[in-house]
Amino acid sequence: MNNNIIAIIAISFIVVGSLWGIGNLISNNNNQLSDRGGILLLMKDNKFNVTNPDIAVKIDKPLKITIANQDFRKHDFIVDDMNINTGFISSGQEVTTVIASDKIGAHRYYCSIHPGIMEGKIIVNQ
Ligand SMILES: [Cu+2]
Repeated sequence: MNNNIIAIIAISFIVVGSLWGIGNLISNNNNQLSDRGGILLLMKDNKFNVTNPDIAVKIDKPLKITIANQDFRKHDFIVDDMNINTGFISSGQEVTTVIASDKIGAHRYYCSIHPGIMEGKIIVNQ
């Protein structure tokens, strides 16, 4: 009888562990390119895509970017050099905009509520 209970508990741990692993794989896929074209930036745990990645853009070639808030608090997405300001994006909401520049160089993107923590660079290349 006791052995059965131990076996059931052990199997439960294995099932929960597998589901957790699968969940992680699925959410990692969400960090990749969006299937709608362009780039998907996830706001989660006060970061953009975990690492605040550099975003590469070709000069004079607009790039569609969707910013989705998967956090439990609001954030925004601002690029002063490109006049981009999404306004506050609430938990569960997303905003799509376009990154475009005719000048080579790096442009800072950031969240105005968490500057320094949520910020990275848009690199405009030839
Ligand atoms: Cu923020």
